[in-house]
Amino acid sequence: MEKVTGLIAAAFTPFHEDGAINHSLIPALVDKLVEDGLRGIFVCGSNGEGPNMTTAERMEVAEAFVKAAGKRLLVFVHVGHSSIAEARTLAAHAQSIGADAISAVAAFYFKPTSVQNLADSMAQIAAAAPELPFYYYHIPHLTGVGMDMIEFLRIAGPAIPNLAGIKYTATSLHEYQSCLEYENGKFDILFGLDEMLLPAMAVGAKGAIGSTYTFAAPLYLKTIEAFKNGKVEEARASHAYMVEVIRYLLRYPPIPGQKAIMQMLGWDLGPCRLPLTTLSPEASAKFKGELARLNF
Ligand code: NAY
Repeated sequence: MEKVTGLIAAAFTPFHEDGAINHSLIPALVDKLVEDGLRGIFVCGSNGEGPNMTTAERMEVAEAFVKAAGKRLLVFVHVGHSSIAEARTLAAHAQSIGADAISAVAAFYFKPTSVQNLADSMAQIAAAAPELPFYYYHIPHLTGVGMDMIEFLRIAGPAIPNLAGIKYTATSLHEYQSCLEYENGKFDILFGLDEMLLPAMAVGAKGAIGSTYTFAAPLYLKTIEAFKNGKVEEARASHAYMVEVIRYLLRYPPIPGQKAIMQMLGWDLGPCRLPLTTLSPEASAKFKGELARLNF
């Protein structure tokens, strides 16, 4: 696969009120993302609550998204798990259903103790889907694993034949830039913090994965277009708007908060699973008022 450019939506998993997966919404959700101009979807990740689901459910959800996408969007399947054996099962399954790429976070209970140890773990997962590009999912604030990513590329690059790059979800833009430039830009380093998309583009980001692209992609695409055309002030202004929306979002638990936004937009994606909670009707109403004041 060539380097990925454009926006990839970190898709939410729709649940019924009783917590079962709501498959019925997936095709329409995917159609909306195609219409909004996304390049791909990232399923069963953080926002898709992958770590809250069983392996069988994750396979079902991945399959439903791949089928709904019908090759109109790239489908990245997140296969990270605390058990390497489960991650390998998910990886092999993603390859068998025709996904376009896989990605995995570091184990987050017994954590890797060195970059070598992290690379060894990722090598085992990547080897279960040798035909798919593999992206290490670097998200230290959720996994608690914050290793040096240049060191990771140095060790994992030669050891993992299908290593495509990193899904880089951290604020260290200088390290992000170094990863982009490592070995003349050999690896695809996708950026994962939506509120820092414009600064990330300034240091070279071409592709990004994020949750808010699910409901605000057209706004970000305006920012990207302006930036590409050298209209930096215009890009800054449209980006500032999403920074403000996200600033309000982060006053709430972010995944429930974004499911509430989706609900406001007519998409009832249901509750989150424990230990995540769902916004109370009062909190949702307050958030709705705040977004209305921003004309969102
Ligand atoms: C995923 O796996 O769902 C993601 O890609 C996560 C990306 C998001 N980061 C986190 C920590 O959830 O999109 C971002 C994030 O929601 C956004 O930048 C708002 O902070």
